[in-house]
Amino acid sequence: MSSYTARDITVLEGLEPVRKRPGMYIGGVGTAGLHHLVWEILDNAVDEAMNGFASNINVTLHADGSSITISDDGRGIPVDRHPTTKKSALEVIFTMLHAGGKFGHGTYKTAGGLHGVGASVVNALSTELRASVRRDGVLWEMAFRRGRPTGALKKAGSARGTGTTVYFHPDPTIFPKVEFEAATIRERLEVVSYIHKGVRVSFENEVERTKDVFQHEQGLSDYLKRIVTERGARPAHELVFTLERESDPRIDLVLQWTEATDEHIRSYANGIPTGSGGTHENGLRSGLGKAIRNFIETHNLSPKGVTIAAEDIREGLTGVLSVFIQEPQFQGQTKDRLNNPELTSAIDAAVRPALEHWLNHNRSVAEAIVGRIILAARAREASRAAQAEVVRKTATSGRLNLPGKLSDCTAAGREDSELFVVEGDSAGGSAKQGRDRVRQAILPLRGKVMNTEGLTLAKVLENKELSDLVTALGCGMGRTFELSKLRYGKVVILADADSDGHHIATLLLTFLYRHLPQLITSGKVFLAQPPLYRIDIGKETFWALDDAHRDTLLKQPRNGRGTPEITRFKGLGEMMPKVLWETTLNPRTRRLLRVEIADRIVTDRVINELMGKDASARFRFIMERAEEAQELDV
Ligand code: 0R9
Repeated sequence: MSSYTARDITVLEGLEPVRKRPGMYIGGVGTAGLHHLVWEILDNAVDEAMNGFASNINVTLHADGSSITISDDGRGIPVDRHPTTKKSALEVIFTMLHAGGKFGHGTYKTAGGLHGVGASVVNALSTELRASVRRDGVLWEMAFRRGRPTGALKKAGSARGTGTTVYFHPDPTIFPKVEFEAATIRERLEVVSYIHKGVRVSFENEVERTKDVFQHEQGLSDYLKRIVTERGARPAHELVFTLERESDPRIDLVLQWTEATDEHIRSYANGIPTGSGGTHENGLRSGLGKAIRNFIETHNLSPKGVTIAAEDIREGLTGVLSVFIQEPQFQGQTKDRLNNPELTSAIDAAVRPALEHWLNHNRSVAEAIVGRIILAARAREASRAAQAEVVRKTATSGRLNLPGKLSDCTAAGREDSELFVVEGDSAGGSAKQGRDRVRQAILPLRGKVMNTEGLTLAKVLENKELSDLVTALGCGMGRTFELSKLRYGKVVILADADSDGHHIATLLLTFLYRHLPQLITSGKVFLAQPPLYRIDIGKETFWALDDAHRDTLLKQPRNGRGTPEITRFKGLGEMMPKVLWETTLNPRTRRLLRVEIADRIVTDRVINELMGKDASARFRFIMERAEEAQELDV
């Protein structure tokens, strides 16, 4: 019996491009791409809530860690047959590209994502997808495999209430690693509950057997409270500025100045995080700047002898901006920058009068804010001279005054050159002797690098080790940063394979993430993987990265080759230059780990908790994960 029907052909034709080029639809097949599948189905549930038909969304990460169920209590996807395709709406949205929002069920607000093609893209990239719908007292079910129906839409029983449930398991032949990150999903769900106030979002994690329920009646104001507390920033005033504009574009905004030294704005377009900002953030900054300047001028509050710069106005500013627009245009390598030009003036025009009105009606708050701004301007002018001096030394133009301890390579400036940042002089010595002098430069750092979390740029640059590193990189930092001036194609952190080494790598990554984030987001930063053990079995030598790797190697059959001899390296400095070359430096034999950021907000929080000043946050973080740390290397 042939199982190849006409229906299968159209389906195959419909979704084949997605399986051939998944990257075109979900950005890639790495961790971010995998999670994109969740966001697509989640968006459909959120759309139904946004349109006022659903109030509960439940997400379950199943015990296998690689499959997900999402459900909503909305109207249920329509199951009646579509007049032209003769298929149910449900089948159409799961099997055809460009179906969904344009399906003809009236005007339907979409939260974003792939304009209704999301369901079919997820289906195409899943080994199994099951959709069930509760509608008109009936439970309907339909199942698919790699985008193709495995049977017809059928009645599976009776049902109370209405809603849609989608279960899917991503295809391991498409995604090299099908393993969801609970923290990333959890964070996204909580953000959904802030952006869509009142919606109840639950997350059941069957891997760790935990359940969270998120519901925030105050929406973004609750979110802001959480951000300010988490960052350990003291508010400069109590009352929060809020703006809620219903009409197109829908704008939700909350702002509060704090005593922190940096600006922290989180922005979203149609519920999608825009970590790299864009036109909506530009509109906010310009409207905000004008409102504050106007208020200062109108009330004659200008300080004598200091000029207020835009950055002074925004120092310590913490806020969340969420916009909803018809056709969001996302830009950049990670598609996290919004590029709708019309938004800048629309947001500027909405923010400016609203903020000015608020300042005028809350005079004591306004004065606290202006006082904070004037203080920032004075502090900036006082430290400008000192900072200029350090920045000048880290010269970003002309002849570089390279640090004395840098052993540069002759190919510096070329894409195939590499800078190894090495812990300690002795390790630096081995690396210097073992390296490829043409393409590999070595910068040894003495002892522990300073913890830069929460420090200002000027403070960071006072540190010799870090300012040497910035000089060697050549790309400047802060406002003088220019990626095109980076002197190496790769920046590789080379630290011992033990806990001290991990600590140093963490400190360096904290510095890079906070002060040179573009190096990480452009994929230039790597971690070298030096071995911790050498295992000699007969005439053969093996290298093990850690204890687990050592045990795997020792379990292999020996075929009478004698007893293994195991050497544990005390540090890189102990390793012969030739061995270091063979195991860690030689591009043909080594393994480098590229440093990637799956979720900026989760990363931000983890760094803040682990590296920040608040010891109790660090304690909580460690205690919550105590079970994961089975063996401590002390
Ligand atoms: C668990 C994830 N939820 C969904 O995927 C989901 C899609 C969806 C939906 C509608 C209602 N709930 C949903 N949940 C819907 C219903 C109706 C009209 N438009 C949308 C209606 O009852 O008239 N749909 C999203 C797209 C489609 N339905 C459609 F194209 F099939 F109509």
